[in-house]
Amino acid sequence: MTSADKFGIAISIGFTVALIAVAMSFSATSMTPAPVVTTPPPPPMETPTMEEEPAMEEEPMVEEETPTMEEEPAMEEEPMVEEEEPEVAMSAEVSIPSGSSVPGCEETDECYVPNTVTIGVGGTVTWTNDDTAAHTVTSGTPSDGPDGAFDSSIVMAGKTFEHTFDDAGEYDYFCIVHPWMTGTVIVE
Ligand SMILES: [Cu+2]
Repeated sequence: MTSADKFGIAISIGFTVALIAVAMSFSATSMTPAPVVTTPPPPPMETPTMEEEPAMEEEPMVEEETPTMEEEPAMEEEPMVEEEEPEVAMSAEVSIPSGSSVPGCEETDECYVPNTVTIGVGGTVTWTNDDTAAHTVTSGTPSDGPDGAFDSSIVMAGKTFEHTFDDAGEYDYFCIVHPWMTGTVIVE
């Protein structure tokens, strides 16, 4: 009987120790989750850090604004293009080439070279007769005749004629002697 009691006590102790062990084990397990729960909070802290990174991305956007600033200088270059408008020549020279007294130069618009010139209001055009024949620089068209804007009358070989244009417009002219010879002066 005594042995049985001791054996029973031993079992009871052993069972108790086992319970304590389990309890501690459980306790330890419980303690473990706690730190795990503590760990998650840090991530949220990291999340704000991630938000700070987007803030860093905003800086690049600031850099993008810088390129925009560079585009503005480009806009300043456009005004320079506008400055080119005043660069419209205030004078031009036209040659009456050799051979223009014979039909054919009109096929390539080379009876007056260049065939069309553009100058600013108040500009002057000078024609030079580089041919051996006499020619005229007469405003108007071969079909409608002289319009009276200007007329050089006969220009001998090697001579020149010039006319100043005070009004904007497109002036057609031709040679009375050789009606296939035509040219244009644009004043703007
Ligand atoms: Cu002519």
